[in-house]
Amino acid sequence: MKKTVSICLAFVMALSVAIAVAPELTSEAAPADLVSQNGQLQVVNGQLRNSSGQPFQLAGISSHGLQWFGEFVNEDSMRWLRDDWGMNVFRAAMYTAEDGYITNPSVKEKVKEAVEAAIALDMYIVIDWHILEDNNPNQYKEQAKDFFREMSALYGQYPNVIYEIANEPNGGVTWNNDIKPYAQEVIPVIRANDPDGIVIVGTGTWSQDVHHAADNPLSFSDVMYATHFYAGTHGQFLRDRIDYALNKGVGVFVSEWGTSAASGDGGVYLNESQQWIDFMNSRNVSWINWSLADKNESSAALMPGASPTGGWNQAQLSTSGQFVREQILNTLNGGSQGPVIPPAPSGLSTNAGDSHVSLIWSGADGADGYHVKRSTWPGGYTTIAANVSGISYTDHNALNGTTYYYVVSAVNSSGEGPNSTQVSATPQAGNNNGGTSGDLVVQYQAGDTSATDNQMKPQLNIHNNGNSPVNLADLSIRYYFTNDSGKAINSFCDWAQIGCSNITVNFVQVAGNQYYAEISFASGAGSISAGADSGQMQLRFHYSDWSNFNESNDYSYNGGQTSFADWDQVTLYENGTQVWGNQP
Ligand code: DCB
Repeated sequence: MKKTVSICLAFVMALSVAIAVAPELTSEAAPADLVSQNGQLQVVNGQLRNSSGQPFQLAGISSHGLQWFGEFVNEDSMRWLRDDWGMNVFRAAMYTAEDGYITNPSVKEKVKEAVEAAIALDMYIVIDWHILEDNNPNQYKEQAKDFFREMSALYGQYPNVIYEIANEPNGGVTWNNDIKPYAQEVIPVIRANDPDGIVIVGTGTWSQDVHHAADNPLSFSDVMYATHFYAGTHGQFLRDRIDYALNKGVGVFVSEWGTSAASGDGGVYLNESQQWIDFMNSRNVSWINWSLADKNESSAALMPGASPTGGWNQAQLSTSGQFVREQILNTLNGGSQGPVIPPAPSGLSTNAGDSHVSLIWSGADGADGYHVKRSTWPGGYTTIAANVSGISYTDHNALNGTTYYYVVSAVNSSGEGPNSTQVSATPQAGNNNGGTSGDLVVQYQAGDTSATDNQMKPQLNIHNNGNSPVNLADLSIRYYFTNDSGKAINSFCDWAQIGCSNITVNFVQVAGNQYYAEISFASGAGSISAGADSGQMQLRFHYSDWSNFNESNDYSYNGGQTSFADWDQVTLYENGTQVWGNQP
């Protein structure tokens, strides 16, 4: 079940009863291992451990350059990353060159914002002195010392903070000649304020020379050495260097890696990335992905224009972002213990009818089903339907004039998640003022699972959960997609129980390449009886020149859904009022 976070406000407001909507859509994923549980981390024999000495792993994402993409770094986005991605560490990448700190010292305020957010959110935070174009850390060594003196004085008492003192030395800069001497000057500055904070030290060749550090390590405790990789560029030779260092008892931290090639673009390389993640996880090596940005490059986790404050649905994550989110969830919360227990469903809303109440909600990530619970007072709920497979339910066992309180929880093989926010409804005789809102459900299956061939084959069904028939001519469906090449599209109807001749498809351009197919019905289509279905509508779309589509970025496409199931990424309208689904 895909999680859909955005709730269509218009839809919610169209409902006829008052709804208690949670002020904040924090989804409370199974909590990652956070600072309050693990305290001040330490390095023992090259292994990261928590304050009680247990092996401990961090996994999270890095900002892009704060001077360019600092807008994505704030308490809201980090809360989302903690709760929806399950991550326990964030990295604030403060470039020194390229309009970074050296010429634009105000980026330090972003670092402080990120650290303070991490403290408030109980997360670990890496303060990254992001050298890159300035290939030798000694170039701005004095500034680095001043910066880390200030950071450690401000935040050294918090176990949240991890210092990364030289992102990626490069250009002939070596461990023995340049980086180790630099670290020997910077680390004591930090230690004066923070005697036990973890320090990550970069290595030569863009932090690929961890073997050199392993041969000549620093004498400070609680130090780790950076290895950075890009899955399209770096493979086994670099994993071998990590094993070499670990075998020498030297701590390795992958404080930056990308699913792309080394430029930050190209690919993505998901198979290679998976191989890397399996490797790191098997060795308990902590890792941080590059990067949280909506830049048009394949390593960026967000699609262009994504909200700076979180709340991203799958369509707003890039291929890389979707992959990395899954990997963080698996690494920290799932792994061999099975899937993460799903969070509370969001967006529960009701519609009170005559002797029935319809409920709909947004899917919770990782849910196999939902328990619907009811009470006649706000608390003490009884389960009235267990393991509901869809994201809607109609309670036909409701007395007119009685107020019912509902919550829904999500379940999977690992257990049951928390209850949703409570909503209430009072059915009334003759109550039809909300139309059929909440009674109608759109179901979908992919008639064709290739996202890159020359056809789109959405197959749809409308199910009526209500107590009265609904006229199809009053309804229309929107199926959202991107028209990547902008060409003309033709529609075909292969088969429909209501008769293809009763179905009309219009393609509507929303903006740019954002389109939807509007499916509407002639009066000959008849009505859907209470409890019944429209029956399958098997549609097929082609470009007029029969060239290929790219459906992988289509909001309404779900190639993994090959049998009919509720699908809230298509929307349904009754006489112009939205009655199902979430708009993109
Ligand atoms: C590292 C840097 C990081 C860089 C990524 C991807 O550099 F730590 O800052 O991010 O890896 O290259 C990229 C951004 C681009 C931006 C560019 C310059 O994704 O949007 O334009 O920084 O600021 C590496 C890592 C490895 C290698 C080379 C670089 N390598 N590099 O193996 O050759 O040249 O930046």
